[in-house]
Amino acid sequence: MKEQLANIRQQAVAAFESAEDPAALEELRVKYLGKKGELTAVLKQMGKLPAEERPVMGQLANDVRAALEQAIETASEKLQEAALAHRLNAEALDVTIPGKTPAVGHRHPMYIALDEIKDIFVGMGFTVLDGPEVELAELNFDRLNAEEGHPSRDWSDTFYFDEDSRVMLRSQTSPMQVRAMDTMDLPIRIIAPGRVYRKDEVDATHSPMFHQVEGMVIDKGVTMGDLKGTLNLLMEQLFGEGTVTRFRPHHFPFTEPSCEMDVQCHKCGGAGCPTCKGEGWIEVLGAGMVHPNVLRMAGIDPEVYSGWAFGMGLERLAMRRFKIADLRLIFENDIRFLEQF
Ligand code: 2NM
Repeated sequence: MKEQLANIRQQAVAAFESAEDPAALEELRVKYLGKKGELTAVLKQMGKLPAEERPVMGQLANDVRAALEQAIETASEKLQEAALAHRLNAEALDVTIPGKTPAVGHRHPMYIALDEIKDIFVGMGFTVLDGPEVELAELNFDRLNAEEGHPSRDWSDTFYFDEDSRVMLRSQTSPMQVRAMDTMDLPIRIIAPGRVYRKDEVDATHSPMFHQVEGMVIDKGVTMGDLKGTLNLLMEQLFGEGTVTRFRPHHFPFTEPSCEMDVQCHKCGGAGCPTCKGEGWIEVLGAGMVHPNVLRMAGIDPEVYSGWAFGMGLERLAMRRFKIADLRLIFENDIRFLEQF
């Protein structure tokens, strides 16, 4: 029996030490220490021993049990340590691997152009205004001297919300000029960029939504000379020193006199080419001296104050600034297009 116990001890300890995972170790525990295990089997034979041998053998059996339990404990700790080491190795994080750059968008060329325009005007002391796109026809038309029956007020040109044509999507940002005259102290120097809406079919040069920048100055003694000087400076800063411009007479209901401003074609220097459609000049904006009626309706005395204003299409300006051929590219927002600017 002594020999049996010694054998079990030797075999079991060797087996525990070579167990490869916790499940195998548990199997071995049952095999040696379980109710039907080998050590238990030996202990059951204890009764057959002569009485004087029992205490010695009992003590020996207990020692073996303790040794096996200790060996299991040690083996289990070794397995856990190995498992942890394996996991740490498998889940190791290499902080030196370069990260993946997240795909971010790109600034839209039109807003790059708008930022340049804002900078130029802010540098001259103008304030940038933002306003509602859903407007009252009163501010979009009446207060701008475009009376009932004016062609731009037609249902075929303007997006109205109601049967009596009182609420609409603004067709220009000029209602912001009216709001400025109503709320700001004189003198006023403002620009109002933003979206405007007109019932136009989409093609290479038209869209039912586009962007405008309008601007206005009202002060004592303001003249057409201020208008020309300021707008010439704007074009020179946008298109480079030596940019040649011209002003042609025109008509707008809200200005008198009114004009359109052209910039000499940068491609052909005025000789005429496909870019300027053979004209030598490219139209960039409309402008004029604020109509006395517009000033009067805002409670400003046209005998004391005068002003000038302008409006330009931002898409067209950006197309010219960045040599973009089709307006639809501006609205598609294809990242491959945007990243070229
Ligand atoms: C344009 C052309 C000319 C304009 C006029 C005004 C206001 F409010 F002062 F009367 N705002 N914007 C104006 C003048 C707009 O767009 C082509």
